[in-house]
Amino acid sequence: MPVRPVSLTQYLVEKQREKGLIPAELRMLLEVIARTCKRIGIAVSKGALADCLGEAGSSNVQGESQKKLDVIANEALLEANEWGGNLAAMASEEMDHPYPIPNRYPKGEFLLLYDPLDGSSNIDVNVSVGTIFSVLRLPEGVKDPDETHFLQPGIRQVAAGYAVFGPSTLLVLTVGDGVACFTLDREPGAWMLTADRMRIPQSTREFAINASNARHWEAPVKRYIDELLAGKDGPRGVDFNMRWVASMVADVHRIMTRGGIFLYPRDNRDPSKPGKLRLLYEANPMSFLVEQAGGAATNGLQRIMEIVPSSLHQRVAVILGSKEEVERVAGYHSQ
Ligand code: AHM
Ligand code: MG
Repeated sequence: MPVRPVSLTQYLVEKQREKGLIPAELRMLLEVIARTCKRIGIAVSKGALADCLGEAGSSNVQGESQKKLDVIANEALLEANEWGGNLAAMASEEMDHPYPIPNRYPKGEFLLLYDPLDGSSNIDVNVSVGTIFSVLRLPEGVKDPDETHFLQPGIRQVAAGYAVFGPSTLLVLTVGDGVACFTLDREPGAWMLTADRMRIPQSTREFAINASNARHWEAPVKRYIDELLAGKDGPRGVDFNMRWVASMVADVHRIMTRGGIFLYPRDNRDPSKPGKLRLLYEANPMSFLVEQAGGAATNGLQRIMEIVPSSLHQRVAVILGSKEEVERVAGYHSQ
């Protein structure tokens, strides 16, 4: 903890004073998101007591079955953000189409995209899950945003972050000037700054991948992982360790904290699905955070944040984390 405790509000106000990065509308938006993450965290921690576990009995646009908490978290973010006047529209991994701000409320200049509950396969087994979000600006002159206005490359994000509901509840945030981590102090219900200017070490001996897909991987990823698995006796000459939580928020948070490389590569099962993770709700916000912490993020062929999206729910291969390893994998792709 820093000597003088700093709350999320104070952090945002000071960032605006020092660098002019957080106008009042954006600050209010980020505070509403943070408040909603508290609410989602409470539902996650109540679990069975609040009837929050198990299937919702519905499926999302990508045909994945929704958990009760996917639906609860999605609704919580919609409800909290629709009336504040900061947003023009929202889009979520759990909704087929963007949600325009109802006409009875004033419209703002930002667009919010989110994965309301990432890692949902972990909900019922009491393993960390999270919420991921990304904020874009509504293109100038647009009054009634539609899907096309969300299709902006990640470099246009004005803010991004995630909450992790783990042993502690954390909020990790960037507004394009480094990455800060806030821990929820549960009794007063306050987000307190517990790590500023997070840095991902350039090199690492730790990797994260779902190895059960190995037989489907493309050659560059196969080569890279084979070399890591060969350890001391292989071309890398050192042993590597593997970790896979299957919650991107938790796997990325480990990397933000102590380095590592995370891969969810494209594979040769279904050419219409380049990877599992979604560009706009997962890959872009995480890439923004990782780059702001000194790491790198690529799909193997291109920097993720420079990809021009072609559809709202587009999937993408994701390779991110410690720079030296990410660059090595990108190098294997270009050979
Ligand atoms: P979700 O948003 O439906 O939870 O799916 C995304 C999750 C990521 O959090 C995680 O990295 C990945 O899916 C895990 O996939 P797998 O089940 O192949 O291990
Ligand atoms: Mg997800």
